[in-house]
Amino acid sequence: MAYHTIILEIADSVALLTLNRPDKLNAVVGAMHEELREALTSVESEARALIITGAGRGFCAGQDLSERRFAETDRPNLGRGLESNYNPLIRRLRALPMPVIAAVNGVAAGAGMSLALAADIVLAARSATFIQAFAKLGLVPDAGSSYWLPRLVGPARAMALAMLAEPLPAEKAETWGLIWKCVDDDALMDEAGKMARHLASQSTHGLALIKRAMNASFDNSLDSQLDLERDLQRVAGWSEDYREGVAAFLEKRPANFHGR
Ligand code: LHQ
Repeated sequence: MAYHTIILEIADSVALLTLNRPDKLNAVVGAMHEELREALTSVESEARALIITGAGRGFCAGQDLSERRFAETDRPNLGRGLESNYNPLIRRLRALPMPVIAAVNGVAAGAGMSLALAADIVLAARSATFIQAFAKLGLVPDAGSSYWLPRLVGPARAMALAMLAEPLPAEKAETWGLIWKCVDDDALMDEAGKMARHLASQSTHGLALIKRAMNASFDNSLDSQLDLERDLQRVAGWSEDYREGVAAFLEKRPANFHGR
């Protein structure tokens, strides 16, 4: 498939997916969802780590609002777009059996902020901002934002971010624990690339299981989480990667993992 709204590059087991509508701050259109679905299928079969970033000065300005102009008598069903496009995308990223890094190069607004938060590790350029733009349109945080925000920054900050829709600078996002780290603008892609290459060389089989454990933890009791850890560890213990990790430790050499 030829891509028009994204760029997908895969090298050395690392996929770099760039949202590519820079004139519109990479706002999401229907075609982008289609292309993302196709791209993630290639990523799943060819890569062991994924970086998502944006072309130009923005990361992603959320839903392209020019696709949402309505006549006065229309009763648009926004739930449908979430059900068919955004929700499957967020679920797919969370379930992708490899680390997903968001390299937030500029503003991440609305569903663009949700997309960033769906990554496993969020790196941001120091100049980037995060905006819960939904309230400005009379909408509610979607694509996972109302799930992540209270869990990551606590209910007080989550509510104010959602209601005030003020830009949150990357440095504050880091201090609040919303993201992993902010870095100097010109270091962002180097850092993201270094991190992705490192992760892709690790036990990606084990990292995928870590994702499953962490994703389930918010909704589990301690008892259920202990049961899940037992089950996932059993699976981890059957992997080639585990055997290799132990052998490498005992032989005092670097491990050579294949993600199996
Ligand atoms: C845009 C957009 C945009 C189109 C910038 N659309 N063109 C909603 C509905 C349905 C179901 C699914 O869920 C959702 C979820 C959502 O995502 S709702 C939230 C949608 N996003 C927003 O409300 C953000 C709107 N954008 C902004 O507030 C500003 O553009 C921000 C604060 C992101 C950046 O401001 P500036 O740096 O001042 O840039 P700008 O406003 O000048 O934008 C540059 C261009 O990008 C401009 O186009 P133009 O042709 O005039 O140069 C904007 O119109 C365009 N653009 N966001 N979402």
